[in-house]
Amino acid sequence: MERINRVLAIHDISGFGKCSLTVALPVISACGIETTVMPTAVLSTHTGGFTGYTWRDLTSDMQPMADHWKSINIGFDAIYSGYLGSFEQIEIVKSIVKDFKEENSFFLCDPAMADHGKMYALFDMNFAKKMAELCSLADIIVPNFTEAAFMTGEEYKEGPYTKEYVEDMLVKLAALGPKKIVLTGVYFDSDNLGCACYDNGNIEYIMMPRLEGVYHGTGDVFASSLCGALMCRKSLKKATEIAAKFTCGCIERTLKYTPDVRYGVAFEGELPKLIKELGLYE
Ligand code: PXL
Repeated sequence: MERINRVLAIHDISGFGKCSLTVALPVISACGIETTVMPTAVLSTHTGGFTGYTWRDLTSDMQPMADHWKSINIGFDAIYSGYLGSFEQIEIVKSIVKDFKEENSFFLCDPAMADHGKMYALFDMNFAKKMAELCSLADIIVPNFTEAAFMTGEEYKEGPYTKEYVEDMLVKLAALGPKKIVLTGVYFDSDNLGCACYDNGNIEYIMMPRLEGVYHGTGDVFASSLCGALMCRKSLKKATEIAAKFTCGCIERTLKYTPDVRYGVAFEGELPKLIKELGLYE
């Protein structure tokens, strides 16, 4: 009997603030894809701009969860990792990828750890080196410019960028191992912002009009919708277009509702448009 395509999403649960699993689960499910979750930690909020958050570490549950799934023959068509809390968690994800990735499945790694030239709270540059090791096992990676610079050892630069700088960065990222890369935060002028898509040496740009507001969790909204679209068998370029459009729609909607950038984006009301873009249930 056929089953619905299934993704294993490995991220933390930040109770409030709409990022990681509270984004990945609804977004990928809306794409018609079954989502298994491996929570790596439970926090009261994400760490971006809040203080006093709780942190319940779940590292010691990760391998036993994977072992249990193995014992009952659960398989995955994709593995999607995001925010990870420690070197040990990265090592566990590496071993899960080795154990569970099958011939026709993919591993999408979002090295969520830095933005705007700075590592997130709790991380240092050694963590970026370790994350680069995980990215080397991935089929697809989705770094922003800061993560890309920190993983390749390049100097982080603010844009506007030149094509030469962007494409040089893509080549350095590809040298880590992944055949497909979606580099976010690319801009050549002040009006447009988008992504560079690297697919086995072929480079394309997906640019959108730049929107005001730097909201938390947009990286997770983008990577989760990209994962969902790829699972719906869209090409990397098409999936990137769908994810970029969805993310911009979420930001536009948020500008009307949420004054606090830490509260995440109002992705909920945009899900019907995402479903339509994917051509689901027609
Ligand atoms: O969206 C990335 C993210 C996920 N999870 C936690 C975070 C962050 C970014 O700061 O703090 C806990």
